[in-house]
Amino acid sequence: MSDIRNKLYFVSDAHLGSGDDSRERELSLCRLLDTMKADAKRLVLLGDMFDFWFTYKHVVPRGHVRLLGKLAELADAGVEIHYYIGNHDMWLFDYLENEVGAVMHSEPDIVEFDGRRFLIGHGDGLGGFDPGYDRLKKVFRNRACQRMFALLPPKLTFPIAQRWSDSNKLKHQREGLQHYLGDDREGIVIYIKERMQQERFDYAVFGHRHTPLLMDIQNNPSTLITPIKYVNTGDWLDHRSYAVYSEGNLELREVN
Ligand SMILES: [Mn+2]
Repeated sequence: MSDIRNKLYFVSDAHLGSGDDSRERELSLCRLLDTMKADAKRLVLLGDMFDFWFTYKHVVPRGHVRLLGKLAELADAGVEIHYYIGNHDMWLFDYLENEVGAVMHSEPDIVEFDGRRFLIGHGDGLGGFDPGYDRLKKVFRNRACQRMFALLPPKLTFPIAQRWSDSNKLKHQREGLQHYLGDDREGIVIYIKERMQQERFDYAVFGHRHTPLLMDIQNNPSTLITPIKYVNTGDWLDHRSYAVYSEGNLELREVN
């Protein structure tokens, strides 16, 4: 068992708690995570695993116990867990850190694995397309606003949050964001190109788009810098897609 644990897995956007098939998605996700137990060195969750979450000081929101239990199982088996908070679960705070020792990330950052450098993030609000969203995010990430939310009864706040989350999804569908929009309209791609001018990295892995993508990115065709490989993990709603890296190979996979 010693040396086979060398893989790096990426999963995102399960949005557990939304839709009639949430339990079924959770079960199939747990089956996938189960297969990782033997060979995963690290599991990176790229955000929006939960459609809505709020970590209170003394109580835990209902649901998702299978996923939480599975993450605990992986952590106890020695798998490192990293979590990049998404726009739907940005209020996880220290819950997964305390329960499963997850390393929490709130912004895209570059991490090393197996001598390679990965730019990793959830992917919301990148590329400067949506100043309104940037303002909203500041409010949502404001400590005073969070403390206020924590004081209100969940019976009041959870239905509001759920409705807001549903309206986001409808917006997503209506705008036809399911497809690749083109290099100049993909916020994540624009962001990757910006980072490429400042730092060296080999791979970029994001979620949020709900569209599995695997492509080379060259920030400037005239330079000799080798292109980086960009993978978008897609989602665990319609695609059941995820990414895996081992020994110099980053792959996108889909579960049938
Ligand atoms: Mn998202």
